[in-house]
Amino acid sequence: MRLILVLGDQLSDGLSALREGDRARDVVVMAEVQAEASYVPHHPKKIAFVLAAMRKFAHHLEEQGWRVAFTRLDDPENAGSIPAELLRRAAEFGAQEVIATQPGEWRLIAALEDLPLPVHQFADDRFLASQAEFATWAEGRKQLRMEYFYRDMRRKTGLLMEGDDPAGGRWNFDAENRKPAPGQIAYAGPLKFAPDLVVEEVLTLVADRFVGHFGDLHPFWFATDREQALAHLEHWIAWGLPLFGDFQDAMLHDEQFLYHAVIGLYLNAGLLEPLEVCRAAEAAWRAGDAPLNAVEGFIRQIIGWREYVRGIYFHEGPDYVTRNALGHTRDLPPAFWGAPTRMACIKAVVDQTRTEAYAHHIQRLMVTGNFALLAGIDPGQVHEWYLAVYADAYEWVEAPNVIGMSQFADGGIVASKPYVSSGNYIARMSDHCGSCHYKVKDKTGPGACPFNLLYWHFLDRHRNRFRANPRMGQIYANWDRMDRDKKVLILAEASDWLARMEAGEAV
Ligand code: FAD
Ligand code: DLZ
Ligand code: SF4
Repeated sequence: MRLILVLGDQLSDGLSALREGDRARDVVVMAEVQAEASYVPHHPKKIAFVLAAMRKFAHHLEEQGWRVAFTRLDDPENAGSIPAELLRRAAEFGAQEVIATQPGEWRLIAALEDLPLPVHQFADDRFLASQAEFATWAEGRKQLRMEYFYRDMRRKTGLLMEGDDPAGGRWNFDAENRKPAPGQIAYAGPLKFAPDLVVEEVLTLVADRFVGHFGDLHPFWFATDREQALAHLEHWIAWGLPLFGDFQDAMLHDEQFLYHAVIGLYLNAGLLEPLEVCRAAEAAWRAGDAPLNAVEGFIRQIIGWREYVRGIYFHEGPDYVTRNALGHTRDLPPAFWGAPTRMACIKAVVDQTRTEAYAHHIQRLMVTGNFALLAGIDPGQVHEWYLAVYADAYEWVEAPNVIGMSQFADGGIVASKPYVSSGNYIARMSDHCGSCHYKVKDKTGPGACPFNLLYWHFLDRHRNRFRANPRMGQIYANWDRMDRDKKVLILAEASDWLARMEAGEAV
């Protein structure tokens, strides 16, 4: 007999390891282990989500006729890690072999390879593009731009295609998806689920075991099985999708979710499938219930960005997370873990991250990510923070977004230029600046918005790298035209602000 490993983010009926297995003779191994729950200090909501969804999926597999050896976190026999649990179960059942679906993290892939047992890691084919397909696409290209990859995925899936042409005559409607924050939100937000008995039991366990982790466990409302996740999707397609495109980039202090789908955690754990989610959105457009800019924008995120970043993660190899092309070394400031800060935008995003284990893309990219990049924070620390605090964070998807897109630490593989902006962008797209200690209009002086100071500090210190970038020429021309005394003042004030942050002041 063989063991079939099912990890906490592999909760899908169609999983390759389950397809390879034989329910008449094999045993499915699922294990809640301290090693996975604490290799970074995951948000308690994320841990509770994964454990509750694992318990329910195990029950579902048993109903399908599988024999499941499930280890709970508080089981006295628990060996503490995935490899150790596999060895313990192999001895218990006399198993000679392990069948697995390749994990979404190099760390676990290597740990499985190192087991003193034959382990067959089958491809994770819950994605549209295999690693081989991505490698073929990437071969010989000077730049790995998502847009071209995305078009291939549209052709491959037929999503939003009219014959050989994109629906509406354009591949990309992003230009229509950048409206600033609206006055009112016409969507009540994601469907919320009251904890059932399984969830309650997990919540008690997590509250007991992970008290020191950043993040609020309660209130807990995530879907924890496929049926609930499908209900959540249906609710969002009906009420959120129609305006998703228009306000995709907007940020509001009191609206954490706006029109976003909040499905990353369900997709990444395997409760929803990417293609079914896209087909549901496409059907809404074909039925006239959602406009093309919203549906195209959403589908691009899933079959474009999500598939592309996974391709990058495996294409670039295990050292990707250690890259630091810009040589940034500052420590992540305590404000990221909830310590007081005077920056209203940072406080808003960190506060909602603590309560919801969620922030939407622009909050991640243009508030916390932008700040970390401008302030020269060590990208390894930034990476660990993002991996810990978001319920949808797994290394294959988080690392290319953080190391690549947000921190430019891969030297420009994912992003053709760094995603940096002064406070103007945040002022335009959000309502944060009105209540801030700093003044977004002030470029220098005691009340100057730190984004304004740090923006020029970043560009100045990385001049040699970015001056020749055609997309940044105009910005450097503006900097070069600026009065010399003003430039000196900006750089001095930025250095002083950074020094105060490093000294632990609540800046
Ligand atoms: P929506 O905005 O409603 O989008 C729908 C779906 O599209 C998402 O659920 C996701 O599956 C997919 N998607 C959108 N953008 C991306 C992207 N850039 N990369 C991959 N998939 C994308 N996404 C994660 O799933 N896990 C992460 O750990 C993660 N870390 C990020 C870190 C940074 C610094 C940045 C800038 C982005 C990160 N993203 C991550 C991408 C994106 O921010 C989230 O997928 C999105 O905010 C999740 O919220 P949502 O489900 O409401 O997404
Ligand atoms: C994220 C997570 C957590 C918190 N706990 C477990 C667990 O106890 N058991 C398990 O099998 N998986 C867990 N996971 C998901 C894994 O960390 C994930 O499979 C790897 O990071 C690979 O993506
Ligand atoms: Fe953020 Fe600057 Fe606006 Fe304050 S003024 S909220 S620091 S962008």
